[in-house]
Amino acid sequence: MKEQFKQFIEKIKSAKSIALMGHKNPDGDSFCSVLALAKVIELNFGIRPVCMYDGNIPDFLDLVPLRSWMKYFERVDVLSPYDLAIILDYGTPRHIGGAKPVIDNAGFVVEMDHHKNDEKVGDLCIDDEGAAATGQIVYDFIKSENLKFDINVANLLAISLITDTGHFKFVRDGSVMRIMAELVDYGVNMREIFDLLRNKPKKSILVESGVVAEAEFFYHDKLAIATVYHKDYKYLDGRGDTVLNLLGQIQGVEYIVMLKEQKANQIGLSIRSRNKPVNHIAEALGGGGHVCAAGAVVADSLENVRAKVIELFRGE
Ligand SMILES: [Mn+2]
Repeated sequence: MKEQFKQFIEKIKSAKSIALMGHKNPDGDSFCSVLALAKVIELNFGIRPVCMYDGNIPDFLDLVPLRSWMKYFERVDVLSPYDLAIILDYGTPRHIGGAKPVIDNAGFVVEMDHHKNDEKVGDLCIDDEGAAATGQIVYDFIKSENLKFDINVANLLAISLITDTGHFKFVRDGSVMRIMAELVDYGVNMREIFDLLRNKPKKSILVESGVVAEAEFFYHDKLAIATVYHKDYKYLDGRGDTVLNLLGQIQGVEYIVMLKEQKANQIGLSIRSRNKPVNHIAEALGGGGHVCAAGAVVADSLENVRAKVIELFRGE
């Protein structure tokens, strides 16, 4: 990794224009690791990268530091040839979105990611599947190369780590906690961070609580199915984590499926479990994902998809 970090710095130093982006429909890690790295580059190398995104930004990210640096890709000249394009946390090439021409036209591309991915887009790949968040790799970069950072960077990295670990639920070792401890000693205020993330429009909360109230239960309450109809879909913030989180707290509920009517005959599914595998269920529906958190998009009616899901969970 040290060797890649050194090469990365050489590329930054020789670049006169830099573009920075994460994946489409940014989550906390994608969004905040981009802004944190942008600030680190400005502080240490005197050049401010152009930060861009595609899709929708969840409301809970509206108040993060340096939010104004992030531009919708249509407001940026994506055909301009940047000396250096950096893509963070993108997962696979199909998640890149509308800023893809920036990658295609750049003089050099660096990727920094913690997802498993066999289709790399970087000329230089700074990938670490062991990192809990891309923000953790940005932190390692800062520490390894003794780079300057500030309180905005510290807060942004804290948000990356908090959100991508599901508020620390999914940490696999102590490294995230050790980094958090350093960030808190540096000045990150945990109460302020969690307060900043609680920022949703009233309508979202009312819709989400309605979806929870109307959830159906099957197989002695082991399976909960929540349905978001098309009229409510636009009010769902991010991936509907509030719905999944509330249903997941019910005693005896092992599996949660959220059916999202994105449009007529296009149903998005989020599938979660406490600890049993659900990725095979997502795969049976043409999707995929992690062991306990998976998803799919199915071209069929809501009724048919609902019936398929109930059938797939028979015997689980
Ligand atoms: Mn991530």
